Amino acid sequence: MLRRAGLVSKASLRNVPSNTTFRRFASTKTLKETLQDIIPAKQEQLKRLKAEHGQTVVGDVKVENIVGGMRGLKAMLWDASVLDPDEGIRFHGLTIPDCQASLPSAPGGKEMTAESMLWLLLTGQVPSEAQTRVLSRELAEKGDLPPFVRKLIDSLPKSLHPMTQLGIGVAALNHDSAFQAAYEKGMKKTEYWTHALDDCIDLVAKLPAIAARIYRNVYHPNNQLPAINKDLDLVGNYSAMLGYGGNHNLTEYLRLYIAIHGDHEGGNASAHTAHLVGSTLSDPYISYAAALYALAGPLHGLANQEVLRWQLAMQKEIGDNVTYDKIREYIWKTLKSGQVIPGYGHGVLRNPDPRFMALQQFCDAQPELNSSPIIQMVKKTSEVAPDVLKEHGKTKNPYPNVDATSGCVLYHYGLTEFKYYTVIFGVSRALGCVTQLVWARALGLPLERPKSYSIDALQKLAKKDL
Ligand code: CMX
Repeated sequence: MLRRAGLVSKASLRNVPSNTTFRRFASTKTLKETLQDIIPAKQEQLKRLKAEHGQTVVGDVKVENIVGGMRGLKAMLWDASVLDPDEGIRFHGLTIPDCQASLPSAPGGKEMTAESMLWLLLTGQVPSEAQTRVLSRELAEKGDLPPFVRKLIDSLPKSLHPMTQLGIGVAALNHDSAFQAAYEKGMKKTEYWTHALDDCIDLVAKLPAIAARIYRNVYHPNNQLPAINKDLDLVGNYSAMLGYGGNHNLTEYLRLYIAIHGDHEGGNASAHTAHLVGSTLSDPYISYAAALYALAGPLHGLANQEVLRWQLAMQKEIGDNVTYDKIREYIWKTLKSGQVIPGYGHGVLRNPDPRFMALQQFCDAQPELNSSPIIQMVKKTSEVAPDVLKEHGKTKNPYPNVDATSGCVLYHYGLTEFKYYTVIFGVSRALGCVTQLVWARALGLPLERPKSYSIDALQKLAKKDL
């Protein structure tokens, strides 16, 4: 059922760009037609910005930014979402609760679909239910893998990390890249975005089939993969291919998780990698394959598997009598052994992650999750850990991030193979990355090429300032 856009809070609407339209329920335009309408105005806006404000100073670059992983450096153009350190993520001005209230869900479900989030990210508009269904069907029709990609994935050793396999499968899709083929034929710059869009839609469509095939091959080799159902949404099909189609609550959880994890502005390692590689005019498939390998690091996407490993070890050590004191003790033990507390802290956020809160609310609403020992432990941990981390005094953000709970819900529902969890994140993060790849080509953004300095050069520069 489509929840009315009127539920969107007034506070959030104030921050929505003026070209954003929420009541598009009667529109029958396709995604490409909608983008065709929007792009000229955005191109003009960027042209004016460059001409009129090209010399405006946005901020200082300090040595600490350069040697500190570029934290806080305002240096990237990314339109689809903005991350406020205190408030968290907004997608074209909409908070997660706004999106939950306004984006169309799948038939029989309540959670927003991945395709409605993709539409919002790409266009800045809330799609109608009909538009979402048309996009779902397009994705389902494009979802099957070419035979050589199936064979390639099936040939990989089961012991190869699922994320490595995902990157290989995605990169191989560039065999049929519309962007690359058109580039070879000498397409005009004004045509870049349409071919990039074709590849991006095709990539999003095929990700579930690649991801599910890896899951089947590595963990359940005797299972048959069902055919893609043209009447289901992207995540409905993904869940069915994973073997969980009959579990409505898990499918709904996956819809929510994949939608809200889709974009987290541009500076995070996976999004930034897709943007950087795409700026060389690599096609969307290989640009996103590169992003997947950034996602595969334990400080980024792999954190959700690390959280589960850590919470299970905690559960094993504490036993059945879980108290706040015992959790506190276990957190200190982890910190004293020199390890980080997975699922806590963030490069930008300075408050609890609203994505964590949305997943937690989902758990609170499901009796079976509410009473699950692992979910109860995650909740209790989130009540204790911030104070311990504050006392520890290192992390700038002692609060839970999205990964603090995401994997544990999957575990509860029986999807216990935690090395696989980052693959689900990889299916999700494509939504934001492909959005930026399309817009970067539509806006004619140039090759990304920052200037680097050596330690000696920075020291010389600093002395000159004295
Ligand atoms: N537990 C213990 N120490 C932590 C910590 C945590 N959860 N988070 C940060 N710290 C430490 C850092 O290791 C750093 O220590 P050193 O000075 O000894 O190097 C210090 O606190 C300052 O770090 P920070 O500025 O607060 O955090 P960063 O921006 O450098 O790093 C992040 C951010 C996410 C990598 C870090 O908080 C972390 O390692 N968290 C645990 C892993 C995790 O949950 N990652 C998922 C993030 C979400 C995502 O990208 O998907």
